[in-house]
Amino acid sequence: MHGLMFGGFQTTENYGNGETNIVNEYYRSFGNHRIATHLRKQGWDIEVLDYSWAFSYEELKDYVDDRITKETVFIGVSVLFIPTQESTKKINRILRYISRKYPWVKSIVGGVKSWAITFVEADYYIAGHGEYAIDGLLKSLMGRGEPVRFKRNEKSGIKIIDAYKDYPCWPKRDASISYEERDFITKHETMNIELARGCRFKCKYCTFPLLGIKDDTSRDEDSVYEELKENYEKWGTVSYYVTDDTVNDRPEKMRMLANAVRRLDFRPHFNGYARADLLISHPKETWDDMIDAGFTSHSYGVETFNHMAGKAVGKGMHPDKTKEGLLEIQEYFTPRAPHFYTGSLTMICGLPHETFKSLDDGKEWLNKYWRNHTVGYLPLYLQNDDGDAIDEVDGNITKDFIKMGYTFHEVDDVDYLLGMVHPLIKRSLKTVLRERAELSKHKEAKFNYWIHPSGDYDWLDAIEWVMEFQHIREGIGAGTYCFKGEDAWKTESVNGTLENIKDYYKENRKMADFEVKHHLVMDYKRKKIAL
Ligand code: B12
Ligand code: SF4
Repeated sequence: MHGLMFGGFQTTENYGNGETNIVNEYYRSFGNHRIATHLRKQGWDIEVLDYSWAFSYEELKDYVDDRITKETVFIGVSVLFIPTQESTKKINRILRYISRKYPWVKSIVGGVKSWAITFVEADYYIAGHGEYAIDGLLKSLMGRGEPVRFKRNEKSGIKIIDAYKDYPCWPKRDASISYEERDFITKHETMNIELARGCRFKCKYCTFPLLGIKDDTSRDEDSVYEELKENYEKWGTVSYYVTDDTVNDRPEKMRMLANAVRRLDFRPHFNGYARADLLISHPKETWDDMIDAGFTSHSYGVETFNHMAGKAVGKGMHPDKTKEGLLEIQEYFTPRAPHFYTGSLTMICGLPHETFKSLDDGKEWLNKYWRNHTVGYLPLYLQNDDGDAIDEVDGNITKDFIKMGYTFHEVDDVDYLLGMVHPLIKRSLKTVLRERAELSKHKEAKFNYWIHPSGDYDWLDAIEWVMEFQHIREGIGAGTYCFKGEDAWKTESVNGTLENIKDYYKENRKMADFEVKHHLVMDYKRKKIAL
């Protein structure tokens, strides 16, 4: 075994309903699988371990003792989201064990954001699409290449490989993932698939790392076709989550996907982010391509129904046109979708020019016309600049919002402010703050206590508005998600037949079947240990 890759260590906090719920990640670590696929093509023997949260420290120890040999070069860890204190401790503990017992094995942590990956204590960090960066690093570790290019994080002093700048890996025409028998993929899993990298737009609030990419980075039709075919033939996979920042950014990409699917002898189903304004402006041929492809579960980032707010952040279509367009899409897609159509909406509470009046107007429309699909409001999130050039997109957003008139509460006032919100919100926010402060490398990172330019409300008010929105929506039996413990599950992380997924996604009253998911993970663990 040349490399072992761990993923799914994370348990995630979800603190919106007051409680700090710890949510285990029931999805696989697709970043690891992508890197593993890439390295295997060069002859490396790489094993991936998903759902690491489900393994106790002792079980992980036994697992690495069983797998690591003198041939093992590295341990990889994929960190997708900011890990909780509990998961950070567990990763660090096992990495320390490995470095003590197997000093020749280097640890490499990878993921999208340097801020998140550096919570972990490792030998090397790779932020960004990591295929070429890991090639460079492994060559240099084996003494066969030029020294690897690092950057030093100003705050933490940690050296990070900035894959975005120093080892750019887009376009990636063959970004397929190939699984192995030892991954124990089961028939009803929803798998991730990448059709392109980056986004051609640059919305003001967006923290995705590769924005304003003007070139078409879409994958090759053949590569997509082969991946879909292989997964169906080997594992029976039909359901996918497309990880692109904007899946429908180009009509040609929708045509490419439709053409790949037309060559298959089964009908897959895709779910992913779609820009509603683009969809509304695209011709019906593109709608038909999306339907033929089976890309009929959409997550629309509409963000606001206040025209001024939309224009200020890069979503300028007139709200009346958006509303009409959404209804037309629903009407067109629902009867034509090969499996089913769903249109989740995500909205932001707290954009410039947004008032409680405009928020309430939007709420009224959604509760009247968009009841069969889930709607998630999230309070605007502004991340402080951590002095880290790799994640500069986050810091730049905050700077832009400051230019638009946002100010921040003094950190010293935070305790006082928390005294005025619901005690449950207070408790959970305090937990988040404490955890972040305790993770020494991020001591100085403050947290999001913005005040709206109107001076009428702040972040805590936005949280309360969102909570009320959810209560109302639940009260009328309409779909809602986000900001609430287990409700945050979405189709992409649900394992189930398409019929189950449809029920869950459309009504959201049927919770994801935890029994099924839990059983799947436990079964996976048993098989991995027995290997
Ligand atoms: C899929 C996805 C989800 C899914 C996750 C479930 C699933 N099915 O996988 C869902 C929809 C649930 C989700 C939810 C959220 N998400 Co999300 N999501 C993504 C998304 C779109 C794609 C991730 C992915 O699978 N990519 C495909 C795989 C193949 O790529 P990858 O993991 O990035 O791996 C590459 C590199 O990172 C690197 N790499 C990864 N691992 C490793 C390991 C090693 C050893 C090496 C060398 C390299 C390496 O190389 C890989 C190949 O190039 C990213 C944005 C993006 N475009 O990256 C955001 C992203 C991960 N999400 C983000 C956020 C903020 C959220 C939410 C908090 C949003 C919200 N406010 O609710 C929630 C939190 C969910 C939770 N934990 O409760 C942020 C995370 C920021 C951070 N880390 O600090 C991201 C980065 C978007 C952003 N703003 O930039 N998300
Ligand atoms: S919000 Fe969506 S469309 Fe806008 S820049 Fe981000 S990914 Fe692109």
